[in-house]
Amino acid sequence: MQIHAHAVVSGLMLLGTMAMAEQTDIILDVTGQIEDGPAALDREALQSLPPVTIETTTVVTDNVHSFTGFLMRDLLEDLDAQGTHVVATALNDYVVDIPMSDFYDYGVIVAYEMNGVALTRDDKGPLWIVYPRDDHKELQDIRYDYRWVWQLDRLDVR
Ligand SMILES: Nc1nc2c(c(=O)[nH]1)N[C@H]1C(S)=C(S)[C@@H](COP(=O)(O)O)O[C@H]1N2
Ligand SMILES: [Mo]
Repeated sequence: MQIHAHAVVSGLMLLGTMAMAEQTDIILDVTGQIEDGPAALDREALQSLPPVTIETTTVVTDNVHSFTGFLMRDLLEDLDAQGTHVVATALNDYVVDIPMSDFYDYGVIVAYEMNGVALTRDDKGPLWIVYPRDDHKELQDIRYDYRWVWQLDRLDVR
C-alpha cells in the first residue's frame, strides 16, 4: 500500500507543478477524514493505482459490460482515510452515503473505462462507481443500485 501511496503522492506533486503552467484536469476530489488532507486527483494519479476489471451487468442495462478502474479501498487506504462511510457526490449533484464496509466486503471499483473506452461526462463518466453485482447475489438489490454513482465528482470521508 505504501508503494501506491507514493504513486498517488507523486502524481499530486506533478499536478502541483503543472498547475502553474497550464489548466489541470482534476476529476476527483477526496475530502473529509483523511490523514494526508484533502486530495484533488487527475486521471494520471487515479490510473497509477492498480487497475482492476469487472465484468458485470449494470443497473441500467441487462448486457454484460467490462469496467476498468481502481479499487475504492486502494484509494482510501493510500490517502489514509479514517471513517465509517463515504458520501459520494456526482456532477449532477446526486448524493449518496455509502458504508465503508462495502469496499472491504466487495471489490467495488471506481471505473474510468467501459469496454476498453474511457468514460466521458456525456455517458456516465468520467468516473462511475461499479459493484461486482454478478458475483454476489445480495448486490442485486435496489439498496446497492443507488450506490452506483455515475459522473462521480467527489468523495467525502466521514
Ligand atoms: N450521478 C448519478 N448517479 C446515480 C443516480 C443519479 O441520479 N445520478 N441515480 C442512482 C440510482 S437511484 C440508481 S437506481 C442507479 C440507476 O439510475 P439510472 O437508471 O437513473 O441510471 O444509479 C444511481 N446513480
Ligand atoms: Mo434508483
